[in-house]
Amino acid sequence: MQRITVQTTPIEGQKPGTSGLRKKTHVFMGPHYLENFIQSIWIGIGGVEGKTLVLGGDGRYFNDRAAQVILRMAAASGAKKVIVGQNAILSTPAASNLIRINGTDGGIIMSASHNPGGPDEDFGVKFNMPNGGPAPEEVTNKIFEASQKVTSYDIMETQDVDLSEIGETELAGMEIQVVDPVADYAALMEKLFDFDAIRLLLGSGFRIRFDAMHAVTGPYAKAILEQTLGAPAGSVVNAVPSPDFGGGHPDPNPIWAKELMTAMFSSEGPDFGAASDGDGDRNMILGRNVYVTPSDSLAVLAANAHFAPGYEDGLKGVARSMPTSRALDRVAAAKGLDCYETPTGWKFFGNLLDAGRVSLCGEESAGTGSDHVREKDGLWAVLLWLNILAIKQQSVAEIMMGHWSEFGRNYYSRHDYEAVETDKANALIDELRGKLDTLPGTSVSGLTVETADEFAYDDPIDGSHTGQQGIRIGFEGGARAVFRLSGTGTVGATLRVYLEDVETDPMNMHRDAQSALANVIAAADEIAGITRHTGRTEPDVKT
Ligand code: VG1
Ligand code: CO
Repeated sequence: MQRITVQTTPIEGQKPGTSGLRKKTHVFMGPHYLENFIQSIWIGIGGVEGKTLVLGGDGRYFNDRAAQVILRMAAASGAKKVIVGQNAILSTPAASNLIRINGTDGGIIMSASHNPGGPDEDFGVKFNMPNGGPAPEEVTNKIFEASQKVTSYDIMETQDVDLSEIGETELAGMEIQVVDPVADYAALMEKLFDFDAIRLLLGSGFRIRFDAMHAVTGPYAKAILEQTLGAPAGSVVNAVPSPDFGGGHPDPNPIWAKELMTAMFSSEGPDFGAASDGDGDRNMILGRNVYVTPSDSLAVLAANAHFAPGYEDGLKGVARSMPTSRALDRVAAAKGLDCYETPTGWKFFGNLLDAGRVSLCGEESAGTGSDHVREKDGLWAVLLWLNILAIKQQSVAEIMMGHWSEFGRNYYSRHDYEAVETDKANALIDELRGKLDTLPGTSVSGLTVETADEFAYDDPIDGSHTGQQGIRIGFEGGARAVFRLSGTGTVGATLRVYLEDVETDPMNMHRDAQSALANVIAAADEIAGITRHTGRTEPDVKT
């Protein structure tokens, strides 16, 4: 076994986005690509010598080989120890938990999350901090800077480490601990939730369907929902993780989780349905004939979290990403809780969670989580829902109806225009930015613009400033349209248009969201000139 230093040159475009660096898998597999980025992480975090890290990924194509490269590089650079999920598998929330309970110096998660996997699809790598959360911009900027200067990396020349057996091994003096990916995470869930109540519910004929979408949550959901909580075998479907997610798109929304939607929207459908994404941090919640929007789910969880033992003393405060609907704000106002608005991406919640300002947070993109880890957590949200259903003894539909009549309903939809040419998408945003001052007071599609600005965030804990986080247009009466470009895509630009309107009249709370939002949709198109800029007349995905 030999330690070698490989000469390299900087590779363009290794700038982490909303959640780590995501590229086409073949790009990551190209000469020095992964190695340069890992070396840049070592530099960005001030070196890896003597440090302990967690390592795991969502099992997508190249996960296993990337793990071996990372281990060889960690050993060559003098890392003390790496805690690895068996077969290099860890869900994102489980990795966050392992970092926290072992007090490590951080961790590397190999995932492109909800993006499809396979040789022609996407791969990704991100670094999480000692608090278990995604690296903040200060650190990702350092990693990016390092990637623009890197000239060499160290790596051990050796055979693969066997990661299939749980236990201790070593590589060139670096300890490697292979752990069961599920056990510690399952123990944490058992501490937070009333497992007895959920077990009774699942034993009473209440039927659930959890769709793991051929991704990483399969083994977690099987162990917790079926083996521990007694859901009948087969309640967890598509439970075997596959490197290309069964050829699907592991994004839990009504479009990509169509099979689950069909099962839930049938008269014989289960009482509760849920799905999770590639790396297990997102969730979709359904009842029979009801789809709960992620923004509504966040608000319902905030209103009812105290039914779960882990949150019985109430919440410290709540937070949502800016484009997420303001349903959460209505609950916070009613309960007297502080409610923070942050930029898109989980890294912006970390400081608020660490400082004890908030204990629950979420995003419109199907991410919800709490201070139990520093990532969003799909299965956690499912268990919190089940805990609430078990205590309240109501159906999902009844819970939604009760929630809307108590707090009002925020109709919500996100329209995505995918793979738009980058310069056209930038032109659209630049044009919007240029006319923000002139918009207030104008009327568009029957709505009057009240406010128009570009969201920027000043972190109340560390004082950091993050600009250009989305264009917000507020209309008289409470409707809102938000425009931003995705930071997780790998082809061209994805324009996201977030649409929202609030309804407090109980007679109007049961409309289809697209028709309830028709005027906001028309106004958004008119203000931004979506068709004029992109040539598109319809979004690719509406969630
Ligand atoms: C998207 C979502 C964002 C989420 C991010 C990572 O980012 O909008 O809310 O935090 O994905 O989720 P963007 O920049 O494409 O809009 V995951 O589950 O893909 O790590
Ligand atoms: Co994810």
